[in-house]
Amino acid sequence: MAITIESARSIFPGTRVADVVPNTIEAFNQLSAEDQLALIWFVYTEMGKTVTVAAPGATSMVIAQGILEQIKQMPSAAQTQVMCDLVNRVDTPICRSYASFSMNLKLGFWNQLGEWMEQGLVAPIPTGYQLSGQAKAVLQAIREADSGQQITILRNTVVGMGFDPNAPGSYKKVEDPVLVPTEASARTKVTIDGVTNATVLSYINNMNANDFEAAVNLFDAEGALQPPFQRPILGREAILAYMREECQGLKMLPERGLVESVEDGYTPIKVTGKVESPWFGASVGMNIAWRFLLDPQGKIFFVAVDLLASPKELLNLVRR
Ligand code: ECH
Repeated sequence: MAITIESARSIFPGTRVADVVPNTIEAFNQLSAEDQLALIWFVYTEMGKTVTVAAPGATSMVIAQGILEQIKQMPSAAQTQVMCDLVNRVDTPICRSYASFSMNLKLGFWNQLGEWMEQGLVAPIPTGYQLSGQAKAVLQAIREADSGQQITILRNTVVGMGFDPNAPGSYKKVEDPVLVPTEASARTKVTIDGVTNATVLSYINNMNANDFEAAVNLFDAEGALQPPFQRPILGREAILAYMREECQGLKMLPERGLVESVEDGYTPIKVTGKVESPWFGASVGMNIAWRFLLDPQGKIFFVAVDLLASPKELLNLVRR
């Protein structure tokens, strides 16, 4: 049978992913705007007690600065309205601008608003705010998730806000500045227990050096990258654009892996380990699996990145 991206998606089918993430997002989206804002506020402040947040310097916060200042000058009721509009995806100039922000800019925007809410410069969540019954259940589910799953839920809620006039993601994006890749002498080299495959090692090392062009050149021209809970991104150009937006400053810490025997010239390789985001550094290690399928030339035909259901999954390297 010919190997396609669709068939490649089911390699290592025994991999258990964190279903709590899509399930919680779905339940979250059913809540009222007030409940959504209050819930994120509770999660974020509770997490803040155990993890440190550092807004990465590379984000072009200047682009959001004008809107942030505008919000700061508003009367308190109008500030709350802007935040509800963002959650409700209402068609307003601020919601349109927000939708054009890169992911890091959206996170930086809310991080700034959060600081101002804490300082009393922007309308806070009313003290004693009572969450609805459904919102309490969602909050409980998030509390029970591990910290890597919690930040993924938080990020996904923020990414979907604002008003995108066409299909989601179609709005002309404000691009993040492209970071200069780490110079050769300063690059780290990973080792992976059970995997010496040069393509896989080179992929991780290039990603850790923010050298996305080199990482993308390891893909087959028709290759695909499938991020957690998403459809595959097809082709080098689209993958490069995605990496520039989502991968700057990520730290990938693969631990172990398994190289399966070749089938029709294609080699399945599974690697598990951790990923740290620049926002939370070493205080949140996300448990991750990479499921690679290399083509007969050793190029990446497909790689899925999965957020794992539990730390136990880090040891699950069986094929079925
Ligand atoms: C406040 C209340 C009002 C409403 C809101 C508020 C603010 C919320 C804020 C939230 C901030 C959240 C943040 C989340 C960051 C999450 C980062 C994650 C990163 C995951 C990366 C992974 C990478 C995997 C990959 C690998 C590859 O090999 C290929 C590419 C890729 C409180 C004011 C809203 C401020 C900062 C989850 C897993 C390994 C697939 C990318």
